[in-house]
Amino acid sequence: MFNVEHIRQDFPILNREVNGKPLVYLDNAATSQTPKQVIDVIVDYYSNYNANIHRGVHTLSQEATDAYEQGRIKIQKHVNAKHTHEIIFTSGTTHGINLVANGFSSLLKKEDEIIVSALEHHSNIVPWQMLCERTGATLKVIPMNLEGELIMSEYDKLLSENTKLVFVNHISNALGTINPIEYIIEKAHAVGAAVLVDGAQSCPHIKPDVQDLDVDFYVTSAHKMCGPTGEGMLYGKETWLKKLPPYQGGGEMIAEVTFDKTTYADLPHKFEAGTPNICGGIAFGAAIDYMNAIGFDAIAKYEHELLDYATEKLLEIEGLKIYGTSKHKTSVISFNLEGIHPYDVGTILDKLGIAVRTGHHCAQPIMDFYKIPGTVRASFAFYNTKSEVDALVSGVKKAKMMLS
Ligand code: 7TS
Repeated sequence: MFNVEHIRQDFPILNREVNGKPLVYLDNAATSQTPKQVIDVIVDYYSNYNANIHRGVHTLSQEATDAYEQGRIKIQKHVNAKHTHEIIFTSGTTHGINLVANGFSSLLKKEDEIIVSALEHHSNIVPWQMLCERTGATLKVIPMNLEGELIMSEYDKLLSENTKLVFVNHISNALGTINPIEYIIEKAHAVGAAVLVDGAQSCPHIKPDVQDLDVDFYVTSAHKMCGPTGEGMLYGKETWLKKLPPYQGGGEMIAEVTFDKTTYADLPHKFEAGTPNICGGIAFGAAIDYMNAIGFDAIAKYEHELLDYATEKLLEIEGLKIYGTSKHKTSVISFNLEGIHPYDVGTILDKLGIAVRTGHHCAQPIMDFYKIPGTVRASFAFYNTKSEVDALVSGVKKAKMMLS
């Protein structure tokens, strides 16, 4: 049974006050909070078996290696990858995207085209622009409509035999739109293009099945789903990961090194140069365990209730406009008050202990589309409550009164 009060007891930070008010944390799309089950795993690692991995014969090193590799297996099972070695540990979504974009440098030609969507976070735009600069390939953009949805008929027109790669987020961080990635993947494959899905915003809400999706690359960050920062994963189909060259050179990623020639290690180590975030990988596994114990169906159902409730209550405020009104969206509400800068609203909310994000949310093309400088973004997690939504609504009303 889903019991939010019970769940909240797992999150020590939710007991703190900000500016003399109980914290209302509604910035979950930026980073989620960490339950004590995950904090305990981090403390246990540094208290009891902190050591470098894959290289020591001593007991601590073996314990750390086992726990780290166990983390990889948990991720593999969670996303239903066929092989454990298809999971590459990264420092986060940004790292995973750069790894793939860098790898494609040697695979693209001048006449090739790659497709991005209008709804992307900068980290799923800039690495591909850099790739185009290196290779001469052309970047095309799937446009969006006023509801904040991608226009699939336009996507169809962009695809051709020149298309080599399509990269799109599963869920938009700025608007919450859930994109039709099944359709996008199927159509891309029909012209022989590979697909990378940025799952930074989907992994806190949806359990992806990479085999069922038939996606070529799927990336995410642990810190969006109750895990630590500086940790993430790249799933890549074995065939693609074998084709891509290593991203960084160094220890751990080699088979043999001489001054004449170096050979690379097998997957996944070929992409994991240097000492990784060992504790991060172990804690990522613990975060997956934690979220699965609550259950992704229960999480999605509850968050949807919160989204519907908050949408209804916020829209009662005159002059409030929500950006991103697709029927297919997750628990993110981006909004503005008429004639008031989002930063000012965010500052007043903070004085009331309410944490939201304001600005362009690293998605400037979306703000340009709506011709606005930014929005106030409230993003809800499964540990938020309706009374926190009420606090947000009354805070926004107060901000409106003070600023108009
Ligand atoms: N892609 C999407 C869709 C994101 O939402 C983010 C982070 C990233 C990539 C980058 O993830 P990182 O872990 O590598 O930094 N999004 C946000 C946000 O919406 N507010 O702060 C960070």
